[in-house]
Amino acid sequence: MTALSGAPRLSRATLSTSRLPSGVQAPAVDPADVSVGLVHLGLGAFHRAHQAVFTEDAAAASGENRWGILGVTQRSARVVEQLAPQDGLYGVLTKGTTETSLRLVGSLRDVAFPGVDTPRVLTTIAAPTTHVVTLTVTEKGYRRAADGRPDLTDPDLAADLDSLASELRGGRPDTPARSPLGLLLRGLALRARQDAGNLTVVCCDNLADNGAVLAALVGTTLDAVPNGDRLRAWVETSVCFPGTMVDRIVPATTDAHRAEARSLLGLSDAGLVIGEPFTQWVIQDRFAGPRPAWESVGATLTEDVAPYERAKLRVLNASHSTLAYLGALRGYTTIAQAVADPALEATVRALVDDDVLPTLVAPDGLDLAQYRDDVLARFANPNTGHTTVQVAMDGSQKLPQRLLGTVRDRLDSGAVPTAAAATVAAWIAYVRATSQGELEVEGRPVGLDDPLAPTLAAAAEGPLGSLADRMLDVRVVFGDDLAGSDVFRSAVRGAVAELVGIRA
Ligand code: CS2
Repeated sequence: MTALSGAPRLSRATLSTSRLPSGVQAPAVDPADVSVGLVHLGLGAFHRAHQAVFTEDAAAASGENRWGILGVTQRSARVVEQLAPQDGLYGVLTKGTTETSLRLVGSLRDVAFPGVDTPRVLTTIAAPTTHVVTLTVTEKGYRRAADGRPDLTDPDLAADLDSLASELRGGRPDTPARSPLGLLLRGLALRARQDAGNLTVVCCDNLADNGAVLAALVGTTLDAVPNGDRLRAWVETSVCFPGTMVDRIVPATTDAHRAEARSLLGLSDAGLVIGEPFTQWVIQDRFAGPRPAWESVGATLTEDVAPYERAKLRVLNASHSTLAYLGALRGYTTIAQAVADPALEATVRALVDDDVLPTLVAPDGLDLAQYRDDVLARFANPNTGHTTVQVAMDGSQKLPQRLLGTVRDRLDSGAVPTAAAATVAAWIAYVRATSQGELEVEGRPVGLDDPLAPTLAAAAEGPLGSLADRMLDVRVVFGDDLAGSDVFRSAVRGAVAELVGIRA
């Protein structure tokens, strides 16, 4: 029996809010009464457990029914198959250290897969009733080259830019979009063409300075498109790109979670997501038009999001990666197991205390040492089941955002970033072990899951004595500056030697 069999599927027809089992929270909005005002690109678990919940609660708090979401999947139609038969309804199973709760979300009003639905997505981005586009497409979704500019050699982005060029000449916007950035640009082009008014685009990915990064990516990509200059000028006057810090630990949903939710709800839910109780959203208050009243339900709207974003990336995400690599190398399945190992906890504390905190300015009212402790307590929650291997994926995309800024700041201030180098070494050892088929976690082989896997595997192969040097020469990750820093190189060499048991 699978987790979905044996109970009717969640949908508007099967959901009778009057007879919901006690303890299950009904959608805060009536899905029948909500129209789409927001498009989300990257309809993964994170969006469903985070922005969609804030948006639903904000709409309910203000009594507005114009903030339904069109959720756009990125890579496959699978999420559409999960959610469309459920009329977009799904549950969020919140797993605390002692309590579990289930709430249903009704703000997702439509789902689309660009492979078949591109015209509908573009038309919705261009609708005058749409005011906000949000994105969670992960670090690798932006197709940025090593220097942060768009990777115009990426075949998906290149195909989208061809479609965009044709649309700017008046062509029909009906070719399937293949990249998130391409989809966004083509939606902006249609909106400009139809003179549908201002728009705010909110990047919710874990990129340092995410708003500014996306704005620059949009601008420089348009520079590479024939006749892109008029659209670029329109974007500059009509579109805002606020920065944000998003935070909630949202592990992958398992069959066991689906079975648990089914027993609480009495209906099966293929769109279920799970998360920890903690949730936070800090948003730069820079909108080009209307937005949900997110601040009324706990989001922080602020002029300066950078201190929050930097603290979160450098403390939480960098610690997470450290525990993921070292934990997996020690055979731990979950982050909770890894942080319960005193040696690993001490390593993470050293990273934060020695190298990260000296680079941070505390956001208003935040005690950074307390923040570090709170983050470690969240990691220790044994019930989320967040795996080391999930956090370990895509290291080549994640480390530059969450760790290498710390390294650069420490080097600039004349310090030797020994603890941060130890995290880099942990990643290197993980890349080596996974690419050589040498890592097993609970008896299961773990491979290298990273868009740069072939390059990394080639660099990891060879004598251990020069492993650190070969990996540091992967300049798309480290940049010319870090690859060329003798101080950093020697710190990483030492840390790798210690980890893999050779003499530096
Ligand atoms: C994690 C993040 O998978 C990862 O890389 O570090 O997804 C983390 O759980 C979130 O950023 C928490 O807000």
